[in-house]
Amino acid sequence: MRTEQITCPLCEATCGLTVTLEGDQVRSVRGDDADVFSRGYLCPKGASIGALHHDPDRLRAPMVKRDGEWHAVGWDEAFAVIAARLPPIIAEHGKDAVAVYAGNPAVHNLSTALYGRALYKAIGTKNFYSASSVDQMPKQFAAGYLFGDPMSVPVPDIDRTDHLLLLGANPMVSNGSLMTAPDARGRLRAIRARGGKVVVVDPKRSRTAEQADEHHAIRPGTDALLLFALVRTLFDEDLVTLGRLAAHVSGVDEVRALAEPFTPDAVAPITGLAADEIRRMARELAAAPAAAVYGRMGTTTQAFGTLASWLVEVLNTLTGNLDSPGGAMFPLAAAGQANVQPGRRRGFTHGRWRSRVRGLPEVMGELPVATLADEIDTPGAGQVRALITVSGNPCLSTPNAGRLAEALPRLDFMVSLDIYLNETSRHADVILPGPSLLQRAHYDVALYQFGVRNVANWTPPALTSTLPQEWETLLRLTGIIAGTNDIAALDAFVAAEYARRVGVEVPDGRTGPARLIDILLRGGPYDLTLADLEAAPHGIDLGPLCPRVPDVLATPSALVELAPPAITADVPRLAAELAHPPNDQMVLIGRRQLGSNNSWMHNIAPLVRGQNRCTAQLHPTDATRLGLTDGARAVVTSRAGKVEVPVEITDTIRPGVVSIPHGWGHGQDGTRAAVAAAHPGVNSNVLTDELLVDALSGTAVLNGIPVEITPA
Ligand SMILES: Nc1nc2c(c(=O)[nH]1)N[C@H]1C(S)=C(S)[C@@H](COP(=O)(O)OP(=O)(O)OC[C@H]3O[C@@H](n4cnc5c(=O)[nH]c(N)nc54)[C@H](O)[C@@H]3O)O[C@H]1N2
Ligand SMILES: Nc1nc2c(c(=O)[nH]1)N[C@H]1C(S)=C(S)[C@@H](COP(=O)(O)OP(=O)(O)OC[C@H]3O[C@@H](n4cnc5c(=O)[nH]c(N)nc54)[C@H](O)[C@@H]3O)O[C@H]1N2
Ligand code: SF4
Ligand SMILES: [Mo]
Repeated sequence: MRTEQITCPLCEATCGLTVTLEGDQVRSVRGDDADVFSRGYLCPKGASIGALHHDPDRLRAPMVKRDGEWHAVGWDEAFAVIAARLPPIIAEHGKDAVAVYAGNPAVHNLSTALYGRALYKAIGTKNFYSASSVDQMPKQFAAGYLFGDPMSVPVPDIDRTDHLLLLGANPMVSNGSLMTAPDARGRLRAIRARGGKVVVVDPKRSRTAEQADEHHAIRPGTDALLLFALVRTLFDEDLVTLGRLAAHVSGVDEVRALAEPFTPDAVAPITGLAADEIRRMARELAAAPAAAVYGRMGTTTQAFGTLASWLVEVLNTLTGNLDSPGGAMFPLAAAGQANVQPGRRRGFTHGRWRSRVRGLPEVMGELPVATLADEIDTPGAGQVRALITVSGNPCLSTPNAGRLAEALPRLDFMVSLDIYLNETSRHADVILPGPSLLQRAHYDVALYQFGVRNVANWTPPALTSTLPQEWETLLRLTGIIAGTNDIAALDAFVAAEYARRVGVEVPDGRTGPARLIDILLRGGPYDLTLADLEAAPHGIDLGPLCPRVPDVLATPSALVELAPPAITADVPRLAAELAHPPNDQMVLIGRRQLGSNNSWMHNIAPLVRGQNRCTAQLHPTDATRLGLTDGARAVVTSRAGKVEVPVEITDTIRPGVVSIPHGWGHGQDGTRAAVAAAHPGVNSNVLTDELLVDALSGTAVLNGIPVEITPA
């Protein structure tokens, strides 16, 4: 028996885990009490890492489809198929004929996080898509214009705040997002234990709301109105204080003028919150010694996602809480942080190109996945004919998934880098699996950029793998495009690029992601090397967040640009909402579940037991009106599609709202996941509508979808 310390790569919380192994068998997984960040915390998913590693359905060899039949093949054969079919498509139809979709686990995986770019650049397609456009893009869009860099997303300083206003986030279940905070539950409880206040705005009395001091059941999609009314109250009652940032902020008067129509009285009937309550919320926010406003999925994946994300930071700024301890602060990661060179003034732009069919704007080098099916379906120059998915399951996770599933078989060629034969990869011609998460090194290069403390922790592989590492696979694919099979040379080239960007020499003696992390650490702000991290298996704590303004600012003016025209241009669309009194149309929202990880951990038996069920939650008054009883089956219909799902009646949900979790809908023909097939659930993204997007960022609206509900 031996133990290994790992950082869990399954969600954003970066918990340290102790894995006990006997030979190549996982005997137990426990929270690592000595981890400098997570101090022993783990969730049910982390505890299931052994089951995931040993899952017999997890792919152990490349798969090639011939005449509709899957064959496990050797690596050379799989790459030969790709080499024969992909380059001719590019030669005949151009680079944009190949689309890429990178899914969520690509961010949590050192190989894909560091080497994906090499492949995507080699292809050079404008049709790059990722889970960002069904997730956090509005926050990055707002940060880009406010602070000059889309990676400069402030995180709530949860460990020191006195007042936390959370909108559309459920960290008790999600474990936090764009707020890397292991044991978010404990950290939230600590706010109240030290006399602080937690206020939750959510159409559902979520677990987080249940543990908060206050819950406001807002009508879905109306957060931007509420936030503007809070801003307006701050101005009306003379509560604006920029504090230390006074000399570093522009646009305050513009914001004051823009807030004019959004009085608490005007937004009250639409948001469902009383005007007096809104005023009180603003006063308490302003009065708290240190307060943070934080918005997540419920505020980003809605029709006014970017405006809501912008207003969150406007509130943090106007209350003097931006860049201030206990407020909303900018982390300073040890490796790979984009915003560490003072004096950058390039600013941020979007819309450098537009999608061919719907003219949706590019943001951060990608197009909204809500339009991927359009690009496959619509003939003409630039039509997408091939797709590479990298750790993504868009057939379950993107809007109007039913349409996408019909579009994928029309592709000439599709490759999936994936560890399962699932709802998406079943459409591929070739599947390239990676080693299990215990068989690869890890360092959370992406999520430490959003940490509530600055921490660095390196995980060497706990077990060896017979499969190539995914960075090698990505470089082999890069080589197929670039016409070389010298993987070592490509790796050296990538290393030289990283070293050049951070201004250090390439160190000797390592290859792959270890070398890249060593480079990024050496070029980072803490004078660390990988050897330092290797000597600290429980991580290195680099301390609480420190103020970073003005150095962090990269806007052309070197100020926090509080009223950027690229964002304020959308305010009239929001103001128009004031004239639309709500009707009684039911709307769909989503919810996350403790045992789920988006779509892909439902094949782990311990995680699909008990409460982790795919149901449509309805308020008792709606159920009665619609003639539905608890456990009865309902048909839920939207413009995009229809599902039949069991009803769960609960007064935790706001009347007029139905909640169905995403990531279900398993057991489809040609998939290989026995446990998931036995607990299929329904795909809620058959209902979400690809035509509904946040106007500025193109991010999909996943919350607030109009639906009809009838008994089955
Ligand atoms: N209605 C609705 N839809 C949503 C959401 C919502 O709240 N509501 N949430 C959205 C959000 S926030 C996100 S991030 C997306 C997620 O959407 P995606 O990123 O598209 O999908 P996932 O479900 O995370 O699927 C991940 C895929 O990666 C594979 N995988 C797992 N580990 C590895 C690995 O190590 N290597 C490789 N190569 N593959 C691996 C899995 O088998 C699976 O196929 O869903 C979005 N969709
Ligand atoms: N257990 C578990 N953990 C996860 C994941 C998972 O699938 N399972 N996924 C991970 C990923 S990829 C992400 S991005 C994060 C997301 O992390 P969070 O954003 O914290 O998680 P969600 O559960 O999506 O929380 C969204 C909340 O918004 C509410 N909501 C819906 N519509 C509205 C609205 O219009 N306004 C407001 N104010 N609220 C609204 C919902 O009721 C819900 O409670 O979680 C991560 N962690
Ligand atoms: S909270 Fe996230 S990081 Fe921590 S054990 Fe669970 S899945 Fe892993
Ligand atoms: Mo996500």
